[in-house]
Amino acid sequence: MKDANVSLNRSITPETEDLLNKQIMMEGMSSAHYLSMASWCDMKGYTHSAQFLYNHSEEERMHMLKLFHYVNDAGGHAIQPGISNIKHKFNTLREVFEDVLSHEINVTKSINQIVDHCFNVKDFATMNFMQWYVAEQREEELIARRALELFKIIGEEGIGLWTIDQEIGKLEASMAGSETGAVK
Ligand code: OFO
Repeated sequence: MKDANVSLNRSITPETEDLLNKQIMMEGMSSAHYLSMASWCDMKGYTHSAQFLYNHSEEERMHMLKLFHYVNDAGGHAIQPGISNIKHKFNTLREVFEDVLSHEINVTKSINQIVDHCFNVKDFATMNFMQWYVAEQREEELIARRALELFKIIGEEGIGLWTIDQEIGKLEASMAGSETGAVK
């Protein structure tokens, strides 16, 4: 039997609702962060990285909306987060992708915390819903690591940064549908 806080009107507890709203905030922050990074790359002439990040910003908004619908469908109230403290300036292209990776690692921790909570309160429906995010985070971290590897493999001297920008543009497509995540 589910928690006493789960009633005829709702299928998630207020505590689960709160955790999901925090995740909504994180996904909204992700979308805003990536948009800001995209703009910086665009302004610096890293057009492929910019496109990659513009696309990613849209994806993060979709992640946020998916949670919005889940929370409201479960009888909770999804809260539009206030977004502030967005970083607008970066020293290098490498710094942008280091920020992407560390941000995604934090998002993964947050997702894991929700799954752990759901397991403990036996909310298997939300746990099942969150599996999509578990898989997505694996992919997101992998792409960020592959992007950072390009800086080591290609090097930033000469036309290195130009080449890295081109390769970042191909990254998402080259990993799409890859079960192993190996870059083709
Ligand atoms: Fe929503 O996956 Fe990145 O943050």
